[in-house]
Amino acid sequence: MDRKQFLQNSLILGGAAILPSNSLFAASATEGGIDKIVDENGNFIQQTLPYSENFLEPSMDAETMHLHYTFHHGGAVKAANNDLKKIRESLDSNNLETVDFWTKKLSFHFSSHILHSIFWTNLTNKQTSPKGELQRRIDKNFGSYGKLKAYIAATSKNVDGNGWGILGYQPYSDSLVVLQCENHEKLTQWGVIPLLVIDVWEHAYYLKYRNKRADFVDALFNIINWDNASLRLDTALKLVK
Ligand code: MN3
Repeated sequence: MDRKQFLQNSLILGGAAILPSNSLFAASATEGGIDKIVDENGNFIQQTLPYSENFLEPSMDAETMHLHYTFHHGGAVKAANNDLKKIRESLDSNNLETVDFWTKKLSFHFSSHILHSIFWTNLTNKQTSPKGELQRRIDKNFGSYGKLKAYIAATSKNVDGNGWGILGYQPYSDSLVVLQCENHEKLTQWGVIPLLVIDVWEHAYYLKYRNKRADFVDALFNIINWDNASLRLDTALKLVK
């Protein structure tokens, strides 16, 4: 598959393909699809949350959810569109004086948009665990679900400053990998397709958990939607075949 095909398929990673139609929250999320984050003109769009703001209580409180979705994720979408506009203007006017600045900003804001869009669908209001192909690959690559859980928890809790813990599928090695991402775009491995993302920016937990990031990460394991991570793996495997 060439790069253009990959990108086109990535855009099709939208709700209908990625979310189980029978899940509790799928009804709203599949309208347009939470992963459909770019419109036909290449501009960034934010989908509605796949559940109400109090759906993840008490692990994630409604006020945090409201601020996080509206101002942090929403702000990144607006900023990414502005970055893109500035790059297009630079190219149109043949003035590349500031284009490197906007390119760097776009990497930050678009990555934020991607990770937040995945994050909302990665959560649900009940405890789940990995099954099927995802479980098989977790056992193969990490030893067991318990070992992966400990690994991704330690990785997330210990991010320097703001960032994310990420479980992803790495097509180049055909394996699952854990990443410790700083900000939204640093310390990646090229090619990795995120399956499960854990937001450990302070805005994700500070209202309820104050300075206790570790407690927040532990609480998240009660609301991770492993069925969604599983579907993302199935889709990733089809994409790279
Ligand atoms: Mn966030």
